[in-house]
Amino acid sequence: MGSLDRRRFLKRFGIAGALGGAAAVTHAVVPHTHQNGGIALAQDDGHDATKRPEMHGGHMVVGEVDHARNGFSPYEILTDFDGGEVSTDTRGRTVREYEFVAVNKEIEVAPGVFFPAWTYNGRVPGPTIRATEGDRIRIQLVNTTEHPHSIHFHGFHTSGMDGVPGQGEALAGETFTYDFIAAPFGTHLYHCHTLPLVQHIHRGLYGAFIVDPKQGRPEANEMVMVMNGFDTNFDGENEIYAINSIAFAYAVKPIEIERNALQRAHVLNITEFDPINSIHIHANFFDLYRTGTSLEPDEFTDTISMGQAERHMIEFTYPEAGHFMFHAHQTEFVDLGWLSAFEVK
Ligand SMILES: [Cu+2]
Repeated sequence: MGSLDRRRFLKRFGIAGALGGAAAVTHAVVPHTHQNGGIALAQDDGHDATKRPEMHGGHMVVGEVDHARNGFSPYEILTDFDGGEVSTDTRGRTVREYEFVAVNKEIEVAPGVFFPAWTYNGRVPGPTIRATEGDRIRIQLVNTTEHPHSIHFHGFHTSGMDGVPGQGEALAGETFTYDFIAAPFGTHLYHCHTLPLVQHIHRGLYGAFIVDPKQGRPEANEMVMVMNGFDTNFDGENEIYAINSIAFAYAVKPIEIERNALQRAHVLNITEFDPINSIHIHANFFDLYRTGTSLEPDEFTDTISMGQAERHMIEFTYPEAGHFMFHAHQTEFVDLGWLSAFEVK
């Protein structure tokens, strides 16, 4: 984490330079027609602009990510739980069917900063699969790319469905169908497990796999937050950090939630290159359900650190209206995009 080179890079250019520099290098690696929109944090008054976005007309960065061009929006990804195409098999079991198309796509992860992603269905993270424990899941992976890919699910399945080379992999131009029973209940993860793993994960082939307990959970406003990073200049370190891919998205436009309403967030860490990521919410504490596999909370805290593939369910309620930040508690990640906020109404 944080080689001398990157530290020098940050020190020399400051954050604006770091983001702009990353964009410039990305342009060199992946030539395209977009002009760098002149990314810069608003910090003209000498204050630390990264700490109070609302002081600067809501701008964390100059310019805006073109979500329409990306073909996905972080505001939609936050809540678009996908139950698949539902039917019932001869045993009376609920069957949820999905089609995942592996497709290469350049995505904009901060204004003017582009990344040559490998995606499931053109989005990063991929679709949030949602099922109830005991449902049968069938996912056809269609690989349109020149590399082999797979979907490796965290959860129970047979060895042939493991989604690793030789056991459930779709070679270039081929398809593979995963078929298994959703269990155990919890907040899980899926990702490509083709080698080299660092490339196949970091490029964007991952997503959330939520399995609800049969007895259900209390009514809540639910969200999915996939903590990720992007090495835009391919030097083995991330230039951009975010939840759900777009730097500062929920700081520029905070997540609106209701006062006194139970909030439930499924938080996953898939960040490559850095050994841990973390989430901290302001002016509040949350109930922590580790891996979401329990009906009772394991801990009551305001900060949790997570290694790659660790994921937890957190629940909290804001009793008063206001603007409340939440972010990684690695300050470097905050400065490079992993800064968000709730607007409690
Ligand atoms: Cu892959």
